[in-house]
Amino acid sequence: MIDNDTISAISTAQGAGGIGIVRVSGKDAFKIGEKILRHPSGKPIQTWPERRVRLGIVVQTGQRVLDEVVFFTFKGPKSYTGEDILEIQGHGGMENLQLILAATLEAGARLAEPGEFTKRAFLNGRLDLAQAEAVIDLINAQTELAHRVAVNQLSGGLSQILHEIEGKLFKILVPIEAALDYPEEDIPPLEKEEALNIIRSVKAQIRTLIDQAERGRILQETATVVLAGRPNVGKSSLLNTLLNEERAIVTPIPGTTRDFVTETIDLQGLPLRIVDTAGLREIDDPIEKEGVNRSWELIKKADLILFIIDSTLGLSVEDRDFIKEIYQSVHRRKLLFVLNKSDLPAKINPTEVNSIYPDEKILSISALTREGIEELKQTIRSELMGEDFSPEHPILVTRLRHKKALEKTKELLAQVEDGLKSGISEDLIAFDLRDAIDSMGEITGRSVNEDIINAIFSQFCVGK
Ligand SMILES: Nc1nc2c(ncn2[C@@H]2O[C@H](COP(=O)(O)OP(=O)(O)OP(=O)(O)O)[C@@H](O)[C@H]2O)c(=O)[nH]1
Ligand SMILES: [Mg+2]
Repeated sequence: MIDNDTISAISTAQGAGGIGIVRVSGKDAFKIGEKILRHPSGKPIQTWPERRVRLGIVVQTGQRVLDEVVFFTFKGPKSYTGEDILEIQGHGGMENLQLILAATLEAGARLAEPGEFTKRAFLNGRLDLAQAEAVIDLINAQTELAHRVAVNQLSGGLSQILHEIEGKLFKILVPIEAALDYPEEDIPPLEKEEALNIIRSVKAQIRTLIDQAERGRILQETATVVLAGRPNVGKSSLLNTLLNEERAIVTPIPGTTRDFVTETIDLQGLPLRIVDTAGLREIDDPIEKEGVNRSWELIKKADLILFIIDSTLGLSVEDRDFIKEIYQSVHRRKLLFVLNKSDLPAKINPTEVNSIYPDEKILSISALTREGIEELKQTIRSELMGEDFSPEHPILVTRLRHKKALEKTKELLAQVEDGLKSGISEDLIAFDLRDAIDSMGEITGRSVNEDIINAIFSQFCVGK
């Protein structure tokens, strides 16, 4: 899967900066360096002491000096990619870096694809797939919590547990396979009770990992919280209060918000996308109608819907109709009722709403005075991450891909358990166990197909 090309890319972000980095990786990395780097005196660079920062100038073919730089080399396999690497740190202007990049290309490199450095690191065994995914998560982390989870995964937190589980399963598999492969040898038979105990403990470990997966997904993908409700109930006011700024237009006129407004907030480490929508109502005005259509689209896609009710008006027939429609259209029903305007005399209180919708959580707030806002934030967090969530317990499974692989493993282990109990032939047990181990291997990339690998690395930026 790895080609022979030497690849090159600008590894720092687009834009002006103090320093910018061009990275070259592959068998010709040092040769390319020799072609384009000179000592400031103009003499060619002949020796390449590894891992030592050196001063140099970059020259284009035709000898035009492009930049004064520092550079260093890493000899493979002890490098990020596992190959020879040349890293050039120049001045961080885009034109400058583009010219240095062009010089490396002219000297024989090929432009790297997105994530190709990390892909090579994976293919050369420097990182496993879960760790490579953590690199993307670390780059994309917007909050302290997301960062913490990514670092944990990058340092091999998940991989370590999976290896431990694999080790336990091999304890069952090895004696079975040995007995099957060498029937003439006197191999002690599999201890059925011991095997069952191992399977049970592994299943419990996997269950815990799966339970965390939804939290991990929400953290990495940024959950979407949609503010929905009839016009004038205070959706835009609540958005502004959550953001601490006057982002959305607020007026006493129903139908103020037409198009939706999306903003991202950091809710105690949890990254959230908050969407203020057009108030729900039957309307002929074509612009507002389109706004209401969009509100419904957003409601259907939300991770959490805050259905806002104006407590000074009570629960209207329209409110009830819309709630009914939400129940029908939302597949993963995640709804929180918010009674707004608690600073004014109320027509309805949470207990009354609760008597109509006994399964729902109901909160009372004032977007104007901020009363109840802290409790609302706390509730949003626990609805999305679970009551018992605490950042001290690191989340290990962050992706749907991991979750699916674990679910498959769990199913196969249930089959193994049944097989052991009913005493089916050991070769069938070995077969399911192998599949279970392979399915876990999809997470770390030990047994995964090329399409999945390509899909994962295409999420990277160029230069990583
Ligand atoms: N007293 C009081 N007034 C509020 C509160 N929240 C919103 N309002 C007022 O209610 C009116 C409507 O507020 P908006 O935030 O524009 O309501 P909306 O739900 O976004 O309305 P649409 O965009 O028309 O759907 C404004 O006059 C706000 O000042 C609150 O907690 N207390
Ligand atoms: Mg509004």
